[in-house]
Amino acid sequence: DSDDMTEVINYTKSNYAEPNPEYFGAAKGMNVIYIHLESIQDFLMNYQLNGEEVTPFLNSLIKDPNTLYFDNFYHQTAQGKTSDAEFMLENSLFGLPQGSAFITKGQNTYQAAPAILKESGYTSAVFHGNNGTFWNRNEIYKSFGYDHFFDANYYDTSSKEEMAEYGLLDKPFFEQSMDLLKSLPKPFYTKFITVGNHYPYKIDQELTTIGKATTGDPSVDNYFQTARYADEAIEQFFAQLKESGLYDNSMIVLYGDHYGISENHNRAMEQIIGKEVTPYESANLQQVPLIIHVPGMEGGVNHTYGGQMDLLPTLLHLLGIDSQNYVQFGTDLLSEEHNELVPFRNGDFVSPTIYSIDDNLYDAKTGLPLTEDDSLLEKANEFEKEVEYKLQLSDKVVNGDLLRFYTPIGFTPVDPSQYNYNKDAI
Ligand code: GP9
Ligand code: MN
Repeated sequence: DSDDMTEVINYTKSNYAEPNPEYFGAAKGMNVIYIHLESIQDFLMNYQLNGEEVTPFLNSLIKDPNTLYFDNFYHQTAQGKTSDAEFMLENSLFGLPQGSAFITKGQNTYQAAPAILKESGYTSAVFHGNNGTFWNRNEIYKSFGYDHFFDANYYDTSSKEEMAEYGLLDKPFFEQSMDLLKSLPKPFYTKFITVGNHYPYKIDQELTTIGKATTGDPSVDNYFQTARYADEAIEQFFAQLKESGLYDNSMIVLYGDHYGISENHNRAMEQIIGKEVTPYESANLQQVPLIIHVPGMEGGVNHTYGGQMDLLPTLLHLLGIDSQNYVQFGTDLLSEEHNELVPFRNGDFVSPTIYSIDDNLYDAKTGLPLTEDDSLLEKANEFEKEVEYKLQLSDKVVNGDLLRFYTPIGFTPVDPSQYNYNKDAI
């Protein structure tokens, strides 16, 4: 009820991290292009398989002078997988402990990125070559205030060899998206959801430009071929954005959505990373790339610890929009006050000092278990309580649909009934 909302507002206001003057508004007025990197894990960055770079384009992008690359960024998804990643980046609210909030909470009241940016004149659109009902997207996007959702109906999906299990393969997908993208009023806020690099990573060998790994575990061995394909598709997309002139006035944010190789494949992964996949190493394998390109912005590798919950406040501050009046559980990664404690949905967490995995504590630097007289133990207890409280409050908002009781200053509530994504509606 609304008393809970008071508690939530008090917490998120106390948790708010103010903008970093160096970056605040660095992308003001620019278009936003999110690229959802299906199942791309951070270990792939600069990784070589038999002496060959798996993702040469992303490797070059993270060295670009106007690109920030966060190399301690984590996915925070649970059973909702891709939809949990989307839910978090659009709202800075956690997904649910079980199931998918996209499916069970599609009709909640949200104050999501598309609706917030609408106040600043942004038109919003999602591009995804799969059936629009998958993950209940075509309903919840209306609650987020997305103006357009270009699902499979907007694409030519007639040639079998261009189709992956979850929709149009990435290269034809980006190719066919360009006209739709160019047709949008500016500034636009857009999200492109790829599917080429999806479990079990099967791909027509005609399309491959790198060999398989040789661990003997097929989904691990195939992974590098589909990751390379996805990398080439992104490279193609960047070239098309440059050709169209959109590149020069757009902030491009690339993020991994969740792990690609699950813990069931630890034995094979030991051959890939050259070390035992202990719980500590497994936590590190939950890192996904976060890459933010902004024309004219000072780039570099940023070691700040963060997660998908931090994307929305970070994005708003880069656009010069203050996030303090919104109910957001993450904080701006670039802020001096950013909270580097990264909660996972199951209560585990990582941070620059301590990892807590499966109720075991580890020194973040060495990976060694904390001893019972370790000076970090007290800090660990504080972190455990903070994580538990944050997850619990976020669940209260989502399960209680509490944003009905709070309208941020200057925010116009979304009316989902005014959106229609059908092709003939345009
Ligand atoms: C489905 C695609 C893959 O449309 O986004 O979803 P996932 O299986 O990764 O949750
Ligand atoms: Mn996914």
